[in-house]
Amino acid sequence: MESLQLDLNNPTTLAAIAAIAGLILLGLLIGFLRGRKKRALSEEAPAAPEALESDRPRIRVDEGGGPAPESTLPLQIEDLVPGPPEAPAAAAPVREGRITPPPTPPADLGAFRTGLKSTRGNLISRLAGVFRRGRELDSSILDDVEEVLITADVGVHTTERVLEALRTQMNGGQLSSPEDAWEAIREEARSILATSGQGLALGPSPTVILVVGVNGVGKTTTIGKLASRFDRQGKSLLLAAGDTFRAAAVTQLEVWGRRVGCEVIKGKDRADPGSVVFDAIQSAKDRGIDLVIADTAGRLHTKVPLMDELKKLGRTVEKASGRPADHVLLVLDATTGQNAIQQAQLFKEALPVSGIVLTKLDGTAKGGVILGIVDQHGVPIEFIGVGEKVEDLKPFATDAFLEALFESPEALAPAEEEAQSLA
Ligand SMILES: Nc1nc2c(ncn2[C@@H]2O[C@H](COP(=O)(O)OP(=O)(O)OP(=O)(O)O)[C@@H](O)[C@H]2O)c(=O)[nH]1
Ligand SMILES: [Mg+2]
Repeated sequence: MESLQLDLNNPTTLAAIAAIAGLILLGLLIGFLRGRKKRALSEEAPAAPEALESDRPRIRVDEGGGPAPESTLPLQIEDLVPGPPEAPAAAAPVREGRITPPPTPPADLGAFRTGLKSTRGNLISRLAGVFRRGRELDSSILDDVEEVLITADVGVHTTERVLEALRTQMNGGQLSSPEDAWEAIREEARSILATSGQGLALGPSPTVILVVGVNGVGKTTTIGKLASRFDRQGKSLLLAAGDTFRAAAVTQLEVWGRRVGCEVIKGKDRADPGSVVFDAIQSAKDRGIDLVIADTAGRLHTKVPLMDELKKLGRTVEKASGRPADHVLLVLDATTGQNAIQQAQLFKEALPVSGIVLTKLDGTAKGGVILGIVDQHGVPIEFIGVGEKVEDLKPFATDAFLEALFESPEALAPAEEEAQSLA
């Protein structure tokens, strides 16, 4: 076989070698350019599923990171609409559904709060001040509690009861912080008021309610408010104008009667109140009326003849309806403080007082007297008056009352400042 000899001196051979080298270089160049284009294309193309998965969190709204700051990936609509398990739009209603609705506040809590505003400042904020001084729970704290309760018209008897409860629990090691002591006082108040606010049960028709109390406490106004309340409940009622001492008293009751739309039974001037109440009960019996509410003249609890007259009135009711009055409501004016406790004592001696209406709580810081009245006389509070308007008579509710009166010590800060600025 003949060997191939390259004659490098031959120009034809050189030209051929140059041509081949050129072709090779051209091929390399084309290959290089194709590779670059391919790499460039692969960078612009959508990521592979795995890569997309790893990138996804950077653009998820629910990851809290906002959009991926450095990503050059074009955002796809699917990336902004995350899958069902994590989708915020889908999650919101589920979360809402899981929220336990807050307990419905007692209907009259706002009215209780407003009515007890001054009392809170006088009693509860000062108590909170005692517990806030950051000292140990010792007997000196009991002295301060005593001072606050006495000066806030809670009364000596009830103050002693509260202190005794505190002392017993302190000695028994049950109180380890001011919060514990605060709770203990609140619980003692709860146990004092436990039987209050039962409401006025209606007996066989006609139910008879006698309303008694000293002058100007709010008897006639309370009767008007009560009448309106019963009327709204669909009860038929008669009002008996048992205050025959003053012509204006009858007129006042008639105004309420017209406002509520119920009849007022009245006698002649200076007529025997017993005869008016007797007539009213008789009339109610004849006409099948549900309820008779009897007004009485304001009387000083210390005037024996007037209190005797009240006893007689009680006997008249019994004669007319065959049983004692279903309810004897004693109206007490909260602004009279301790005096209200004495009034209750003497009225109880004249009649079986079944419930108390404590009026004018709105205008006094002496609301603490409520504890003294109930504790000392064992008579429940049935209604409180927190203003002059018809809707300002509120059925007493122990929970709402305590909630409105006792706030946590922290929550009382503004009220305490207010009390100090008033002092
Ligand atoms: N602020 C406030 N005023 C009240 C409340 N209850 C009654 N009053 C007002 O107290 C005043 C006396 O009310 P009356 O209903 O006339 O009292 P009363 O016990 O019948 O008076 P006498 O018949 O004279 O014994 C009136 O101006 C009432 O508007 C209350 O809860 N708050
Ligand atoms: Mg009156």
